[in-house]
Amino acid sequence: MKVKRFFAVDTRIAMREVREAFGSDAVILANREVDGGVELIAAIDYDANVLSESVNQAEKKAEQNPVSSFSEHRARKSVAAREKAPEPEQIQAKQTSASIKKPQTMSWLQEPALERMQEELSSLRHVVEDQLSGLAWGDFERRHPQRTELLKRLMSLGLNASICQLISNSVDDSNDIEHNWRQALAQLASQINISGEDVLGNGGVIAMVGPTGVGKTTTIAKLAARYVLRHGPKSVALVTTDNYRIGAYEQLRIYSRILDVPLHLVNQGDKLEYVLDKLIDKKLVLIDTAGVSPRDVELKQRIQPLMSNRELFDTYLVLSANSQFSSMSKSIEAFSELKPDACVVTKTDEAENLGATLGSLIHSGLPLAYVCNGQRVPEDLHLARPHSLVSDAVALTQDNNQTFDWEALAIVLGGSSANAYN
Ligand SMILES: Nc1nc2c(ncn2[C@@H]2O[C@H](COP(=O)(O)OP(=O)(O)O)[C@@H](O)[C@H]2O)c(=O)[nH]1
Ligand SMILES: [Mg+2]
Repeated sequence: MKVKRFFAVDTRIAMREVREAFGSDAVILANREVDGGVELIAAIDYDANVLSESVNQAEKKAEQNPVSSFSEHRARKSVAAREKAPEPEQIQAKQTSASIKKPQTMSWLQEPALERMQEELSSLRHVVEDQLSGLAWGDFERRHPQRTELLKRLMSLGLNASICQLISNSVDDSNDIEHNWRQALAQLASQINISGEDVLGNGGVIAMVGPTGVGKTTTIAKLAARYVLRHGPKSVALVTTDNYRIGAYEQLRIYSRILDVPLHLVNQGDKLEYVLDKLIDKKLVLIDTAGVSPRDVELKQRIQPLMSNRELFDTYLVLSANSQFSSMSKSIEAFSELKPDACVVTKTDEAENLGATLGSLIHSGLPLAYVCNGQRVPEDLHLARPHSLVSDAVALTQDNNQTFDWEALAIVLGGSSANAYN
């Protein structure tokens, strides 16, 4: 049997240290708050007969090397406070007329003994909670080592816990972890919808929408340039409804000049349908729009001109891969009014991981049309391929040596362990 003392700023961190040092079979023999944190005495491979002896020894050691306990510290503090405290007469003399009018009564909750008890109880609750989640985790890990390894690998992609659980439940729990991993990645790729439209081959009328700075204008330039390279400039036109930002028109104007394709500005009051009507002979019309924040209270009003001509074009929502899962979800939710036909994911080159992107695509079911992985026009634009996106996600994990969230994994395992016994 091994017994060791652990010290950390709080119980959660101390429990984690215990788990790291002794694994999930560790037993917490004692727990107390000390100056600056908590102290745990933990054991591994313990024998009930020698348990009490070891605890005594560990506690004797603690006395020889005293770290004053929380309650001792409080007691000392309250003695010091009492010594420092002025005499009752002095207090009375200092009382203001207001406080005399309304005498303060001490709530029973302020009673020092009760307060102490409350603190002890709450620290005990944390220990029990941590031990329970540790038990669930340890038990699951022991029963399903391959499933646990698979969950760890999925979590390291930056995916949220519910998707990890979904994928791992759909994969065999065989002894060959590499086989399970390949299956899981294939499952992950199969959950991503792909847009069947081939804009670069067949053309179309497409409006790029999304928040500011996600790469709408750059994606339009990339698509237009690719199309011009394949089919020449005659059948391409650019349209912009972005008259909010100074420079937005200029940015697209530069690309239109380089590519030798016309650019039409739709001013407020102009009708988008009239402009599109004039471009009926073009095979590819790309419409750039002003960025709108998903939090913009006027979002509906800002996208109204697009809404009222919605049947005249396809809408692609542009999402930046370096955003958090929550902000991607907000964008998808905010622009759902426009019923986007597909999405474009940009800035995969800037993302720390692709977990939020994969999660958002899977949760929303929004078909992916293109992926952009850099600023270069037109090189950094790629037709969406789920397997490539998943292998990019794996490569990023290896590059960044990602660590996964143990707490989130423990939560997943709470649910998984229940399923695992069925
Ligand atoms: N690293 C990287 N930068 C990009 C990508 N796409 C666009 N950008 C850059 O993001 C910035 C904003 O792009 P822009 O097209 O103006 O965004 P918009 O406001 O949505 O039109 C510019 O500096 C672009 O060069 C991409 O895939 N990767
Ligand atoms: Mg723009």
